[in-house]
Amino acid sequence: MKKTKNTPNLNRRNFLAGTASVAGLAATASIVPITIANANHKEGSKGLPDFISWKNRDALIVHSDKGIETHRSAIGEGLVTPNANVYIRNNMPTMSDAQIGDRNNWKVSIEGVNNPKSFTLAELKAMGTTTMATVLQCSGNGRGFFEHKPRGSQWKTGAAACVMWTGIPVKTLVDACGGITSGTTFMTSAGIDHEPTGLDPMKAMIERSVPKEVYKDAILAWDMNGVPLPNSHGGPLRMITPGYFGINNVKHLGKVSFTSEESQVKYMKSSYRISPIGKKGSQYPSCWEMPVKSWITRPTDETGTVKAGKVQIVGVAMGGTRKVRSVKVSVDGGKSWKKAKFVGPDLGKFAWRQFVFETTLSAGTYNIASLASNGRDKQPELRMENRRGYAHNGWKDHSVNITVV
Ligand SMILES: Nc1nc2c(c(=O)[nH]1)N[C@H]1C(S)=C(S)[C@@H](COP(=O)(O)O)O[C@H]1N2
Ligand SMILES: [Mo]
Repeated sequence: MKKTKNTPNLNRRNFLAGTASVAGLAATASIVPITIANANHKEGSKGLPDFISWKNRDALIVHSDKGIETHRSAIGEGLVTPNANVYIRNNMPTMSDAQIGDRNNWKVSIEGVNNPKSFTLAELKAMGTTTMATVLQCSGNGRGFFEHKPRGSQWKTGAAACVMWTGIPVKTLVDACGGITSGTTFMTSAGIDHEPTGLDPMKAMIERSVPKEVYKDAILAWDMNGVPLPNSHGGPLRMITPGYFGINNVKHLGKVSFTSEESQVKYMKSSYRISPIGKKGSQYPSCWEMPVKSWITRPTDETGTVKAGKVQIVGVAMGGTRKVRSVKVSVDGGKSWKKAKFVGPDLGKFAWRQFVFETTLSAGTYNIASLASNGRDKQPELRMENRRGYAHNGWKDHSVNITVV
């Protein structure tokens, strides 16, 4: 059949993109229908919430107006994930232009330093600049593989992106404020996106504490892949905590403080705790450091027919807080493994690396898996069962089944 602009191409990807009726297909295609929970987030013409109508619909799976995932095959063949394809995870609604006001006048205060001070974005830009690549990944990425059906977006691989951030190193700011107050243990970052909601800050403020040492790597970013940080990604300013899960990368940043205690807000104290199924509480570890992880991006059941012969198995691998050292690939469901080759630029230990494994496959079905190591840890076979489905890096669930013809 000749493909024209108006002829729907019913491969799996367009199916999920839902050009006709997403809800109508939900029953057959196992997708969660779009729910628009917030009145400010009207569904736009493309089936994306209005506040991200500029994004690439075909690259995204809409779980809700607060959770939008990147297709496995759309995280970017070019190492860095294009902004239009980057996932969105909101606990609070994205702030609007009207709520943000003049971006250069956005203020952030620095506390728990010897000379506490408030800076405008314009002042920060005059004080220091650097660019770095990090993997931004939601703690719940991979939740969709858990069998006990944890509450929350059923992410598979796509609540993750590799992004180039430009901003000021936190260390530069700390030095300008006379150094960190002694006796502090945590770097605590607070967003102000709860303010327009009028909700109780203890319940709604995104305030996250991480070990103080993270400040040496952290930056306050105003630019994402070469453009001013979009509102939906926390514009005009967000915290970047390299190697740490998404939630610690606080958007719409209003305050950074060095503290002796962890924040007492709900999003620190009770949410994002990795607890056994059926248990919860602040005694369990917080979603902080990301573990080593990798997954295959092509071929997958989304990328179409695989022809017998030479095949390129392509994916991404991240080391967490350490540099990723090696990746192995299996085409027989983990019975045997062979070393894959890293390709493309190395953007530092907090970025991910692309890998390729070239092989020859004859007609048949295959389970393809990847297994990364950072020299200290390697991916386990199985997920670590936990109540909310956090921190999944097991290789088995992340494998793909393909048919070669
Ligand atoms: N202020 C604020 N920061 C936030 C959030 C939020 O809702 N508000 N969501 C967090 C979560 S859970 C994740 S995974 C990342 C998502 O970042 P992104 O939407 O830019 O992909 O931002 C984190 N920072
Ligand atoms: Mo997240």
